[in-house]
Amino acid sequence: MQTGLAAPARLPLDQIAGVVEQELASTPFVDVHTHLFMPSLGRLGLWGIDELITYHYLEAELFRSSRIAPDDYFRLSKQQQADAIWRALFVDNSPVSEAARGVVAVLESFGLDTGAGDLREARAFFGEQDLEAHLRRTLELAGVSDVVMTNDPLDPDEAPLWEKGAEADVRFHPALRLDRILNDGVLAGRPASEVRRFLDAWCMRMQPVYMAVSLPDSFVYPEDNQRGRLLTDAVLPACRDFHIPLSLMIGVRRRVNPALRLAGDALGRADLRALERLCVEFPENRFLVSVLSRENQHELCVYAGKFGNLMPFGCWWFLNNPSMVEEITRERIEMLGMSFIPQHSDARVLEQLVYKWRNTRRTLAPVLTNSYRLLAEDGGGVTRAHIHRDIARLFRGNFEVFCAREAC
Ligand code: FIX
Ligand code: ZN
Repeated sequence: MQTGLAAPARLPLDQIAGVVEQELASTPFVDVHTHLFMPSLGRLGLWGIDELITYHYLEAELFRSSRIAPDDYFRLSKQQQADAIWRALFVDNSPVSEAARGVVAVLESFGLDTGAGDLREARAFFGEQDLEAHLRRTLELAGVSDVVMTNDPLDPDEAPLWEKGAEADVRFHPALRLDRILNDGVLAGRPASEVRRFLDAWCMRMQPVYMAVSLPDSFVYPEDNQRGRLLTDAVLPACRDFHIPLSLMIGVRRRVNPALRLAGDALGRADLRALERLCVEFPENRFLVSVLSRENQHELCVYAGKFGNLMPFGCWWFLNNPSMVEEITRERIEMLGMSFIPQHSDARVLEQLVYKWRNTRRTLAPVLTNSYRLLAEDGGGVTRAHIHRDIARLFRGNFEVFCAREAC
């Protein structure tokens, strides 16, 4: 039917890059996995310079760039730890790693001296911030409107806050974390029916957008153990009944060097046939999946092309570096079009949002531009509206649709 309206103008090749950058900059993102906490969860929420600098990624670097032993480091106060890391990684060496450069980017974003010899100015700045105003400013700088938390119903510091009725915040979305139940055996020996009642109670209390668990590279399914039984008889039925996905983060090897604490985890290549079996045997469940091994990424793309109830997300942890993000995102677009979730921040400290999402926009702009350039060269029409639509789908819509609560 002729509408009489002119078709939207196709972008000339040399304008595509600029439009991609503009649309990335102007689209507020949903951060689908973080370790941040809504303000009503109080001190669980980490922010400010000392937390930024004692990030476990930087602690791991410290032990390579100084003579301090982990045990001696962990005996220091938080400020002493931050001073040691600042000296070793930012004064005595060039902060060129992703995590170190990220701290520099955060300081720059807040107008602080990135070449300071110590942390006095930064501590004074963060010390005088009003948290709510600082939170609003940080989310704006990061271009993030929504953040999904990691909420552990068996964490002795967190659970009582929810039981007392922690005030919700529309910008922060709960995710019910299952590691203590499925991996650490905290409810070991309890029948699946009792674990199911526990999950039901916490889903009612917390209203999570998904349940989540990290799994080792050795994970198989089915497996004749507590984890296998609880997945089958408690977790997956509960996710179905509450119409929420299960997030599986596969490939982590915990505490390969226990002395480094949070920094002591590593990775391994997983057998993703476990994922295949879950998608086949539980077609009514939805699986939000990230894998930690570079070698598992291509398989994950292939599986995503076989199962509509599988949503790949993020370039997790050791993969959240430009060289890996570029490779992973290119192969996802080549195999899946725009039907995946490119990134999450995994932020543990509020201000990390600023650099992690700046890096994502910077790394993915040329990747997306390349995809549109190839399309245009092959005769496809690329308009600003197309780019706006696709970026909104990648960084908001795919997650919102996949996690929509209505019955499957
Ligand atoms: O299991 C997880 O949620 C991991 O992301 C964390 O355990 C890890 O320490 C992290 O923060 C990686 O970025
Ligand atoms: Zn995480």
